[in-house]
Amino acid sequence: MSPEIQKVEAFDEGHFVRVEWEDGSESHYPSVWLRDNCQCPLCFLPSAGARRLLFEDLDVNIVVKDVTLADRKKISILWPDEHTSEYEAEWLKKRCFSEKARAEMQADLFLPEHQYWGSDLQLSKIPFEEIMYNDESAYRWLCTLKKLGIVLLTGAATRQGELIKLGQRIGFLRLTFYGPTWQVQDKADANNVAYTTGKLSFHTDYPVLQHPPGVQFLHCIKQTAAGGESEVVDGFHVSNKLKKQNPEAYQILSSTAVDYTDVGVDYCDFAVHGKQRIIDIDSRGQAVRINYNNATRDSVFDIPAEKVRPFYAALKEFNDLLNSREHKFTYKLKPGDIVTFDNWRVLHGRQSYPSGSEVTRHLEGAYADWDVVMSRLQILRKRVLNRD
Ligand code: OGA
Ligand code: NM2
Ligand code: ZN
Ligand code: ZN
Repeated sequence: MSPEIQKVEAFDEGHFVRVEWEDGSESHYPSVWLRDNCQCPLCFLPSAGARRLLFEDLDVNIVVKDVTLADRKKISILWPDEHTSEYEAEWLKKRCFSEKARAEMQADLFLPEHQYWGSDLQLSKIPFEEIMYNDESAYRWLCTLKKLGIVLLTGAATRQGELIKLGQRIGFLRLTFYGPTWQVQDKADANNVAYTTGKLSFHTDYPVLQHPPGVQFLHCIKQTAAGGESEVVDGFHVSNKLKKQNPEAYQILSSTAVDYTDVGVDYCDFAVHGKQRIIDIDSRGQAVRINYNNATRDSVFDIPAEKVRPFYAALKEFNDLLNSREHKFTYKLKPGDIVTFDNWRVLHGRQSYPSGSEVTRHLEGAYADWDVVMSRLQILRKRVLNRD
């Protein structure tokens, strides 16, 4: 049911337009915004869903000359230069500037809701087949990945190539210096600590990159009998805990730019240097990305010497909280499992396992960008919820 308009009028000397809806509520639209968003074919290119109007050609002090209710589903505006614009009621309603309407629209677009977890995590499991062929299952997968930060896909074939298919399902994978997909197994002269049998303590992947991969996939092809267990922890939840427990440590970790380095040869040769804050925060002080891999944290450290000890103390506090029994969740991947997780939020690790001449453990890994994952999620959402 699309909304109907009762009345429309200009006010504030033509700088605003007031729309009265059938339910008695009203919305106010600035005239400059209305002119900027004229939907006529001269001002807007529908095939691109994009504005043709140039900013140079917009009068930012424009006022309406006349506004009329064409029918109850459309308003019409005449501008001083005789250009006319029409706006549909439904289009206007979606773009209402009230705080409530804006909050609802933003929630729809960005699905910002997080559900925090600790050792009590109920790990969602969905058959790989299902998300590949069923849109509702794929939607459920990506919704849960966004909200909880982790989902286990089960029953994939135990051979390389399944992540390429998963990449095609969402759109495409993120290429890095370790290749389109990469093999986590014990390697001679390993170019990364992940490619040994050693323990990996809690980390996010690739903080050396300016834009670390948003989503990570790890497909278990072969699993060792002894060791090799996986651990995950909710980095946003633990960051909130740190902020409460030790505001100074939080302040240090969310403001200190840490140097990272990664040099070697894989997909091609590389010498990457980057800087990230370990807890990246938004303007409200809320953690939005964890950038922490102790293995690639550089020995070069660009802070004054007297700030070094306080930094280590702060990191110790965070690292201890990550590893506390109440926060971490432990599980062991089985051949055919694909763990999918938010690499900006969830820190992951693995127990060590025995080394030998044979490969006893093999995971294939890949990355995707959140832009690609969110785009697929929005398309599936519209399809599944049956909205335009
Ligand atoms: C990695 C990693 C986990 C594992 O390769 O970065 O975290 O279980 N691997 O081997
Ligand atoms: N691998 C698994 O930050 C990192 O070096 C994470 C990346 C080698 C692709 C490991
Ligand atoms: Zn126009
Ligand atoms: Zn990793």
